[in-house]
Amino acid sequence: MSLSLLVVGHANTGKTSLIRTLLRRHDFGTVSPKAGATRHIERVQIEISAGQFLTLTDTPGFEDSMALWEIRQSGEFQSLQGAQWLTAFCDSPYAQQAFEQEAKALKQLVSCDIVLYVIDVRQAPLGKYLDELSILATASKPIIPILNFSAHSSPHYDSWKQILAQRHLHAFVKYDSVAFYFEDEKRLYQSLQSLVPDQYDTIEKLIKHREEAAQQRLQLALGQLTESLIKLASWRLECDAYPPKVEDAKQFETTVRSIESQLLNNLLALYEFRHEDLQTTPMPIQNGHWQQDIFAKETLKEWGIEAGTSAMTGAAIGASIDVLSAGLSLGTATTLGAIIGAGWKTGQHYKDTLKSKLTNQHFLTADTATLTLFTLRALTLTSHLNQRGHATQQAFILNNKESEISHKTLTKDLSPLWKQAQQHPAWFHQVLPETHPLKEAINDLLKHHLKQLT
Ligand SMILES: Nc1nc2c(ncn2[C@@H]2O[C@H](COP(=O)(O)OP(=O)(O)OP(=O)(O)O)[C@@H](O)[C@H]2O)c(=O)[nH]1
Ligand SMILES: [Mg+2]
Repeated sequence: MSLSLLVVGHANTGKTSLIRTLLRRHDFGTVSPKAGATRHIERVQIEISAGQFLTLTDTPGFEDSMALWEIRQSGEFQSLQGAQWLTAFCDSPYAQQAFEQEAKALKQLVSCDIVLYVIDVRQAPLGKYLDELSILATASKPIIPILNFSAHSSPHYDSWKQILAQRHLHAFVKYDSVAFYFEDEKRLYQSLQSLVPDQYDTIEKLIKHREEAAQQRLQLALGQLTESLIKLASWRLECDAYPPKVEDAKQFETTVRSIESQLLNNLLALYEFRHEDLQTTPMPIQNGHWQQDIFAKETLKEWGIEAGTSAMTGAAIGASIDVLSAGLSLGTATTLGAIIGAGWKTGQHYKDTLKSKLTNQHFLTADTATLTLFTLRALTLTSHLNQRGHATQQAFILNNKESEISHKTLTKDLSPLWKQAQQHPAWFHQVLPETHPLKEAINDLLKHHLKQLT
């Protein structure tokens, strides 16, 4: 089957944006805050399964709809109905001159199966929009009104509802191409199901497929975050002085930053967004925009995390001794020496820490504040990407404004797991199996905390 949807509406109501969001593609057509961005018909398909497609056709927006409706009612077209009038109009001089853009959309009305009429719900239902609905009705095709820009409540919502009901258009869909909700998209597909019942199963397949893809994407995102967290927590840099020398501190920070930027890039790629969709660089201020850096003290403060002096207070030696005292009572240096010397098996991973105690070697590891901040930032981005429409034109600035997660609870829940990872420096170079208990535990906790954001 191929079900053909024609996307029409007044100029600048978000027609191209709607298609971009449905496609999960930011490169379809031209989207602009200025009216008249789409000048030509553009068609694209969503594959449902082999040989089954949903065709979406983008059109230039209507501009002078009132004048167009007057012409429709004028002598030469008045007596013509449906395809007859549409064809006659598109063959008339009007279609070459004043109504060139409108004619492109009207021509497509003849061949499409369903019309998606995109409305900017922030606007009152003025006469020009009502005339558009009247023009569209002449084609006798099923119409689904899309109340776009619905992320914020509109004072005109009820009047639109009433106007549409008067025209027997009860099954409208609330949508927002920027703040994307899968449930809205599902309602759009369900409206299609009710209009073309013989395609019910095919559209159901599409909904299922989309739902599964969204779930899978979220699981992959959490999986990537878990792996990055284990990598970060298990990372240790050996140095021979504490506080560390400048070059050691630099190397440490560079590694942490590169783990973070790799993760953020992976998340962007997973959700099919571009680098430009996120603003975050190590520079505090760039191009006049506030940029956050994982190591900036202000960043920690902004996210509500308290750290001793800076994010990098965590010399591993402190954390490691914590673990040691929980596991065995520290005896004299002789005892320590004996443990190392004997190659104490179950304590293998403490060996480095013990050695550092004796030889004045230190290990820098990411401290709790850094690990918490890293987790909060990645969860915030994941939550945002989950609901970011592909038509969004503004970059997302990673900051604390929308975070609903309590960093204290997050730290409390996750720090015992980070401590485990901290004792396994080899995990920095490994990918643990999916069934590894630590990986599963971190993943479950991240899923739980992410729910508070959505
Ligand atoms: N906040 C928000 N912005 C939107 C939404 N839909 C579109 N926009 C913005 O509105 C502007 C117009 O979007 P377009 O998709 O170009 O609109 P259009 O109807 O295709 O415009 P023409 O082709 O000129 O008729 C762009 O700046 C979009 O980013 C929405 O649902 N919410
Ligand atoms: Mg457009």
